[in-house]
Amino acid sequence: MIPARSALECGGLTPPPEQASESEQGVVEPPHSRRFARHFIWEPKMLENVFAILASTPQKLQRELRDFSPREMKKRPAPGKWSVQEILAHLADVERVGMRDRVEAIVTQERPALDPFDQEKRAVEMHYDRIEPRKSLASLTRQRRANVKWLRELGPVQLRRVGVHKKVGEVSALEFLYEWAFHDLGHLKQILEVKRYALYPQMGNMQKFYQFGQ
Ligand code: NI
Repeated sequence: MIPARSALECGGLTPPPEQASESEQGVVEPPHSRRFARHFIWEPKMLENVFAILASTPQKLQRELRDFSPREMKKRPAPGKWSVQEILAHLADVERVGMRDRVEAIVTQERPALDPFDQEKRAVEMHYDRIEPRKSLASLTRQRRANVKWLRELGPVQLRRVGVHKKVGEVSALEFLYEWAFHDLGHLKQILEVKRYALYPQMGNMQKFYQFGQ
């Protein structure tokens, strides 16, 4: 079963249950106290965890994809789902336009408007399916190193600044960092699922223990 597409998914990535519908996280203004708490929670340990995730993603991808053949990179796990090649192109692409540029706008401009991003449209326009996976991974690795270094230099005052996303409303730089790491792990999980599903056809009767499969 392929879940219905929403702006919260990239390449068939399933959103977590609490984000199942876009309307649930619409532009409704939360109560003042929640807004205050939202912007002023400061968890150095959790933030350190976010940096650790961000810093380790390129190596994790490298490790998981070491033995992938070009054919495996190009294979779509199901119709409408991205291939590993497309996932890597997406990660390298959004590293700047989806992530760095937006956080930079939030910390340097006064309540900048953040434009929604049509992931699927961009994948087609930028020909994600034609970009060499190793090039994407090298690009992500290079950008990520610079970005983590830059992000670590941001202080609490900068991280509390906000931008206004046209679809979901106010977002602080700090919240953006959490989403950045969340996005990384989502795509890592997606790649692990591609590897996992590739084992399925060889499982014989043991397939009966699992609901999915074609
Ligand atoms: Ni994505």
